[in-house]
Order: sequence, then structure tokens, then C-alpha cells
Amino acid sequence: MNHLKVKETKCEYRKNPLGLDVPNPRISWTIDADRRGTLQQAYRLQVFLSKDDLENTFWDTGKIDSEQSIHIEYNGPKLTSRTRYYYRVKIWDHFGQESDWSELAWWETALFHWSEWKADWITPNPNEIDPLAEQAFLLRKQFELNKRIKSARIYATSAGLYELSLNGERVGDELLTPGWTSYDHRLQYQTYDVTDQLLQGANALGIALADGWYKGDLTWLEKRHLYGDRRAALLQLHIRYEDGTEEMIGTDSTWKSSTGPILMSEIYHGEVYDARLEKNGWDSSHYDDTDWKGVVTYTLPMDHLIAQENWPARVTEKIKPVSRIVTPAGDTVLDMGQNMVGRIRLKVTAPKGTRISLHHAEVLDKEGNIYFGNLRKAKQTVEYITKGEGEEEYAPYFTFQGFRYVKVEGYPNQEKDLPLENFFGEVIHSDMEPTGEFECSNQMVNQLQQNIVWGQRGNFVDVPTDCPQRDERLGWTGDAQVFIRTALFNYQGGPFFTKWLRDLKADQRSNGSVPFVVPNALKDYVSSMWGDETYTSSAWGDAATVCPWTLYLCYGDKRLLSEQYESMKAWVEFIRSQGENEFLWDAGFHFGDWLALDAEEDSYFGATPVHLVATAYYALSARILRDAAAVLEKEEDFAVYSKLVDGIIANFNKTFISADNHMIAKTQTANTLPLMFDLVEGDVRKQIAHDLNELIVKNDYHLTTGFVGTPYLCIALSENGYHDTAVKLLLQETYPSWLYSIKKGATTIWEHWDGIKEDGSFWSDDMNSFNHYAYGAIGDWMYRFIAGLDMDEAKPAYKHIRIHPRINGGEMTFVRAKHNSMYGQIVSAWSLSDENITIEVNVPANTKATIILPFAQLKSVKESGVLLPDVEGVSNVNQIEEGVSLEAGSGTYRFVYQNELILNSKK
Ligand code: RAM
Repeated sequence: MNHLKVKETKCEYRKNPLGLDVPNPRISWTIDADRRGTLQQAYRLQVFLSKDDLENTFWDTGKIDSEQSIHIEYNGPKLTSRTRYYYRVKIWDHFGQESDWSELAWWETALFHWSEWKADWITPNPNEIDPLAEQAFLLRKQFELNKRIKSARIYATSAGLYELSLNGERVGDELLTPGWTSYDHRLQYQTYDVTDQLLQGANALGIALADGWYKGDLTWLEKRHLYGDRRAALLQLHIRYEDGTEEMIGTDSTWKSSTGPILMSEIYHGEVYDARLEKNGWDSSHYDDTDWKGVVTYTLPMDHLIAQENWPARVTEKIKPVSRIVTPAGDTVLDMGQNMVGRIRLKVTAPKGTRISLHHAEVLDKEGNIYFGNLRKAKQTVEYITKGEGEEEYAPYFTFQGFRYVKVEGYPNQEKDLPLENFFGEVIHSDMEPTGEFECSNQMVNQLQQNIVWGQRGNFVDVPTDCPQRDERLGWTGDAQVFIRTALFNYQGGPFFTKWLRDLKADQRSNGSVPFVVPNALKDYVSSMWGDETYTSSAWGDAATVCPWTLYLCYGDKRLLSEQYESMKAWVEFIRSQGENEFLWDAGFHFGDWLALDAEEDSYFGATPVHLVATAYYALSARILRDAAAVLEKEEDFAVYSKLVDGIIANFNKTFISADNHMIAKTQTANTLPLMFDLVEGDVRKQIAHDLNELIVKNDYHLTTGFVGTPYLCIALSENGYHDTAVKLLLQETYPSWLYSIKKGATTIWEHWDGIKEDGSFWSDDMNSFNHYAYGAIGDWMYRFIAGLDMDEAKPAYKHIRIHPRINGGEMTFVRAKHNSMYGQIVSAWSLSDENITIEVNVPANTKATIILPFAQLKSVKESGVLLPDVEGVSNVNQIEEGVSLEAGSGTYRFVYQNELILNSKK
């Protein structure tokens, strides 16, 4: 018997999700099989209402002959709100073997329809508590439960940010709830299982409420009340009793309100917490709230309510400071050793009324002083005032900071000594599952990979933001679309981008244009600057097509593609309506190759003509739309958009390429885009690739590209015969380059290549983030080309994997990449010795791979000691120009062959 097992089951990308409002959730699983070449032949999926009665199925697919093991849609009887559904799967492989049933897993539904919200929105009585007060509000309710409790759930949300507590304990560990969505259209609520926290007898619920994204300071324009000027909370506690009855306790006019110890809490500015003002026991029963104020009910749209879609934000790691520094200016500063996003948790014992402040910053200046300039108006300051009752512990509630250094003031005795063990960095971001690893023999490249991952962590705090520190932290669409492919290597981004794309769709204007940022916090700014709030930009708005398509490629998420299809189409039609020629995007404002180094002095706009960039992206978006139409079997659209693509490509060639096959614009980015987006072929393509390479060689192997060119530069080179040049760019250590920032001590990706200049001075105060993931988009190329871990796009989600390591061009001796795909873990690794090349590959069950063994001679290749082609799991072995190509079924392979690369170079 061979081993065959359903390893891990997921529902809507998650393990046992609590609180879904998806009518037909999708189930996916991975398979563990020790026999090479295992494919699933059939599956059976069963759903139950009770985990103790597996005889009684709620839905049973029966045995279905199908290879499909991801996104199997639930298609049974209509699901009911507030119900847990258990499920299990078994499979048959094509060798005829049957697996056991998988472990029982579940999903639980939330509220399918907004009419199930019976509670009222509440807010402190404005006659008693100033609704515009900076303090966080506290809301409480005491109640009795007299019967034995079987189970209990809370559904809760807020206008502003909230945290719940029940009987003196926090409910859940989610942070920054309810998250940031396009609040004018969509507001998430969270579901909590509080069965174990409720008591028979007296209970008390507490809600703390702060401004957050909803009404706090947002954007550099110091705008408040972007979505509304009142904080409010909405909550329903549903209790099921052992006797089968149910009860609901919700927010209503009987709740009480107060202010408390949080005097101020703001996303950008930090928090002020006066522990002397704590209301001891406020969230427990038997608390005397007679001096508390009342609440009033409030009206907010109920049909905006949706169940939590994204991974919640949580503390995902705790890091200790590495040292205490006293700067030349005399400041006491903690060094966390890592530019991180989150908060400091501190412990302190000090007399009552001691004021401790923490000022967060990303870097030290060249003198070694802590530098706040690049934060612009964001204060990033947390203050704690002690109550003086022994050891106290505190971490801010409703804010996060981007920082590596923390200037501490007021900590007892800090001039002599600062006990590092009393400070922790709590890293906060959307708690996505890590899915990627990249490691190689070059330590600086490994640091680069770490910087990319930290950039992603810091900027995936519920919304993909440009930066996490200054008075911005916005969901810039361009940054997100250039980085998404890299992001999906490193983390499971399904729920994260599903939520964000729905916001994008919600914020898209009726003419199809897509805002600069999503959620659209810049609406008023854009209309006041340009008198037209439909302003957009190529390469930014294209997030509308690129992101759903990338999710489709990486996860096979056809449902999301179909959901976003109208938004994608509206975007392409918007572009088509711009300017005179429907095949060119030659009108309007564009960011172009933003921050490219070939920009004129003091300009952010790179030298590549913006309408070249715009038309290239127009072609990309139209092509994605065409391909999506094919996937979704929209034949008419497919025909229409095929013609559009051809028209754009023809016009691009006519307009931007000279008769002798050169790009008219002589920039790296101008030469990169047509190669990357397949706008040129044959001799033109060869010429442009040659020109691109020349531009880089002439610039002594340095790039000049900005936000648009940088993500693609190395891909364009590697795919068009200049991989060696791409590797030289990666390994370049002098300015400008990726490794330059690492030489300057970067632990995240910078916004500007020269964020810190050679002489240690800063590029500028104005726009100089040290945690900006856009240039981290090189990660995609590192995985797909250096490690050679790629897919056949015709079979998305890595159903058909392509392994093609590029082992030439640098001094690297080994590379190892892993990616946990929807089907399981893919590994692609290579190592070189003088004699041998070794390629290690893991192909998950129910997938196949085409593997290219570079520089291999067929006669010398052995897999685990056996000469090709007689290797189990391997077929279609061919000698090709690059080496040996073969097809492999699932399994782990280790190919070893003579190092022809070295032999050739010695000849
Ligand atoms: C700045 C940020 C952001 C970029 C926009 C155009 O605000 O750098 O990353 O997308 O400009």
C-alpha cells in the first residue's frame, strides 16, 4: 500500500473560518502521497450539521470523477446564518487507491442578510460626552443569563476602531478592527466565539472605541472625519442555551458610556494613555456605573455590513530591542534591529504620574541622531502616564508605528540604564499564512529577500499601503499592482486581495476610472487639485486588471475573476474613451515611471514619456481582459478585446518605435515595457532587447528605472537573452542598486534608490519612506528566474509547474526557493560544485512539472542515482538547447549531472 492522504483542507483559503457570509463557500485540499506521479482521479466531499453524527450528511457529492482539488464549490441546500458546517473529503488517485477521510474541518456562517441585524448603532450621548473629543470612548452593558449556555457568538463592528471585552477579558486577539474598507459602501463585522467567556449569572460587555481610519486624521492634508464625524458601535451577542432556546443581547439605548484612560489615539500620531484614569473593572459585572453617561442610538447604513473578508491584523511576532543608544544629541534611543511596523509593549515600575514617551522613527541621520523628518506630520508618539501601583504594562490600542528606533523619554533612570527586557516590539499586520522562502549563497541577496518580506509585512496592515510611517499610509494602487506577484509568493494573499479588490470595485467611478488610492481617501484632494474627481493614472488604475488576474494565475481564483470582470472591463473601456485614438492612451495625467533616476532635477516624473507608459499598460490591461473573457467563456468579449489588443499593439509600434526598430525614447523603462508586455516581436524585439542591454552596459550595469520599469527590468532581460546582465543588476552593490541600500544598513525596501545618499545625507524630508515595498517587486524575478520556480499560465495555480533555474551569470553557488501553492509545497533548488550541478525539485501531488536542467547533457544526468530517462515519474526527456527538458509527476527529485558550465568556461 502506498501512502495517500488528504493533508490539509481549507475553506475560502482558511482553516476553519469563523463567520463567513459566502453563500457557496469553496473547499480546497492538498494531498500527501508517497508514490511519484500521483494525480487525483476522483473525490467525495461530505458536509454535516453535527460533528457527532456522521451518518447524517447535509450534503454529499458522492464520488465525483475529477482532478479538481481546489475551489470546489459548496452546492448543497441553502446555508443558514449562524451555523457551523462540518466537512470532510476523501480522494482516489489514478492508480486506483482510495484515501481515508480527511480530518473533520468546518466553516461557520455569519449573518447572510443585513436584516438580521436587530441591534442599534450606539454612540455616547452627545449632550453628555463631546462626540468630537479626542478620548477613546468606553461603552458597557451588564446583563444576566440564567440558563445553561451551549454556545455564544458576538458579531460586532464600529464606525471607528473597536476592541471588545467580556467579563474583564479581551474578546479575540484581532487588532484594528473592523479594518479599513471603502466605508461608504462596505463595512466588515467580526465574529467571535465567546462560549467560554460567558458566565451563567451576571455578565458585562465592554467596547472601547477610537477614531481610526473612519474619522481620525487621514492623508497628508490633515483631513479628519473622512467618512463621518461620529464614532459608533454595533454588536449582537447571540446565545444558544442547552434547552434549545436562544437569546440576543445587542447594542441599544440601555448601554452606558464614559471616557477612560485613552486620551488620544490616532493612526498616524500614536496614543496617549493615562493609567490614572483607568476604570477598574468597567468591563466586569458588579461594577458601579452610576456616574456613567448614557448612549443614543444612531443611524448608519445597515446594508453596508459584510462579514470579515480579510485575514485579521494581529501581533505576529515579538522582537526584542538589540541595543540602547545614547545619541550625540543626548537622546536615549532603543534600536529594534529591524525596521518594523507595530507597537512597543513596555513594562515599568514608577511613581504615580510618571510620563513616559516613545517617539518612533525609521533611521538615524549621518551624525547618529534619531531622524523624524521623513514622517512629515505623523507624530508617531506614544505616551504612557503611570498609576504608580507596582509593575505596569502597556501597549497602545488603536494605532501602529513604522520604526526601527524609539526615542524614550521619562523612563525611570533612563540616563543610567534602560532595562531592554522591559520593551518588546510587537509586529502587527494582516495575519496571512507565510507561503514562500528564498535563500541563496549570497548573504546580501538573502538580506534583500528579508527586506522584501518585511516590506510586505509592514505594508499589509489590512490594506496594501505605500508606506507605514508618514502621514500617508494609503492604498496606492500602482504600488499594489507592481508588487502583487511577489507578495503572493511570500504570503497567502487570497483573502487580503479579495477584500481590497472589492473595495477597488466599490470606489471605481461610474465612468470606469480607478482612484489613485483604495480605499479612496484622496477623493476631495483630487477634485480640488484637478477639478475632476475621476482623475486616474496608468500603471496605478491598472490594479483593476492586474490584481484579479494575478490572483487567478496564482490561486486559480476564477470566482473572484468573474466578480471583478465588470470592473476590469469598465477600466479598459474608460481608457478607450480617453483621447482621440481609441488604440492609444495619449491624454491626461499620469505618474509615469514615478521616481525614476532619469527624471529632471527636482522632478518625480521619470524621463520615459508618460503616454508610452500609458499605452503599454493599456495593452496589458486589454490583454488581461481578453484572456479573462476566454477563461470566463465570454466569446463576444473575447472577439472584441482581441481586436482591441491587436489595435493597441499596432499603434504602439507605429507611435513609439522608429522605422529602424529602436524605441524613440532612449530610456531603460521605455525599452523594458514592450518586451515585458509582449508588444514587439521578431527583429524589433531583438533590437529592443539589445538596446536595453546596451543602455545598462553603458551605465556600468546600473539601473535608472522608477516604479514602472524596476519591477520588470530583470524579467525583460532574462527572457530576451540577457540574463547575465539581469544578475549583474541584482548583485550590483554601488548606487543605484538593490544591494546599495543593504550596504547602507536597510532592513526594508526604500521608496527612493537614494533615500540615504553615499555621504549619509538624506534624499529629502519630503517623500522619503524607508519602508516602501514597490522596488521589492524584484522578488518575483528572483523566484521565477534565479530559482526557476514558475508556472504554466494555461494551467493556473501551479497545476502545471515550470521549473527552469537560471544558474549562470553570477557567483552564486546555491539557490533554494519554496512556495506553498494551493496544491502543496513546490521546491526548486540548485547548487553548483566544480564537478556537478544538482537540481532538487518537489512537485506536489495532483500537479505535474516541466523541468529544465540547465547546461545538462542527457547522458550524464542521474536522478537519485539512476540515469535518465529510466526514472520513475519522469517522461518526455529531451536534449534541448538550454540543457535537458523533461516532464515529472509529483514527488521529490534530485538530479545530478556534470557541470558543463565550468567545463565550457575552461575550454
Ligand atoms: C507617493 C508614494 C506612492 C506612489 C505615489 C504616486 O505618494 O510614493 O508610493 O504610488 O506617490
